[in-house]
Amino acid sequence: MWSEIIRVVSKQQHFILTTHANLDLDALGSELALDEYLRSLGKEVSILNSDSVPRSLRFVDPERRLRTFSPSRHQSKIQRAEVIFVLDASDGWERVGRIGRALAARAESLQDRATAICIDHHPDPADFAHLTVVNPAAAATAELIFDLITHAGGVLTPSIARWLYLGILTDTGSFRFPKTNLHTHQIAARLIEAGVDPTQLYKEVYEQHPLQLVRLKGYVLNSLQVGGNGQVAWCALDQATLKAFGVSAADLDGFPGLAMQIGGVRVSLLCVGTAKGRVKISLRSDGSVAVNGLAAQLGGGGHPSAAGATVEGDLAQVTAQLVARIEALLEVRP
Ligand SMILES: [Mn+2]
Repeated sequence: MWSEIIRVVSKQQHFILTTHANLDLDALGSELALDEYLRSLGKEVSILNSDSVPRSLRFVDPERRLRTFSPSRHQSKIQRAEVIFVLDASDGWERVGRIGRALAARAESLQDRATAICIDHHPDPADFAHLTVVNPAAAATAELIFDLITHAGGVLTPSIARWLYLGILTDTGSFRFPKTNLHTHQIAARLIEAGVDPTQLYKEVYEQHPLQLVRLKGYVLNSLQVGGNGQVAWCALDQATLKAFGVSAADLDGFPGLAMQIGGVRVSLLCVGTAKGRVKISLRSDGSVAVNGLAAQLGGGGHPSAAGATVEGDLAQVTAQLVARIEALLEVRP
């Protein structure tokens, strides 16, 4: 499956890398690792994302390779692109946000179109790219980028190893989510061989939070509600609370899973009111029930044990309705 992609890469010169909205470290680590590998081959590469990098993730990009898409500034770049890599997102051009339409036009243009290549580990990929490698068994897209680079005979530089490790570390919840397997640890071992310091990277991701974020975590833990015979836990966070703590909705990585610490909880739900008056829904499951179906019904998606969506509506109402739907999914009476 990699040979066709490697052939396309060898023939072309201009590359654009992109990923989904709501950036995370698997998305960014995969982009940055692939970017460095392609540039080591002498390619011209731009990473263009719809969203800007949240403050908590900026440490990942010291050379400022990540760019936020601007239609006026980047149109000519998109026009020049011969290959578009879509990483960690496989449910279509809409999933990559604002830039999706411009990239779709480039990939679907009748004359001299760019080749769209999708690499992802989310289940149920849409048929939108010319080449697709989707492996839902992979714990992170970074695992697949590792496979691509090593199949191509590329060198795992210390920075490539670091980016891939960050993607795997975070998408596996520090090597504990259900997709963590032998291959995940074998890759991690190769990345440590290539120079990764696991203690250092753990600190960079999990122990550099501002005080206010940790205090907000305390608030969320205090506000947790539990229902469905102890099998569902949830919390609704409104904009006013986020503002009071000085934390942005983009910096709540790890919060949706907080309630999974409680024994007996099978599904946890975090609903966050966004600045635009919408509700950002995050679902986590212990693996005994798939929550991505519910997220898909709401226009979102994800993995069986970690999924999400953003919907219109009132925060309290959306939360209450979702709790009822989760209880129905678990077949427990409230
Ligand atoms: Mn991922």
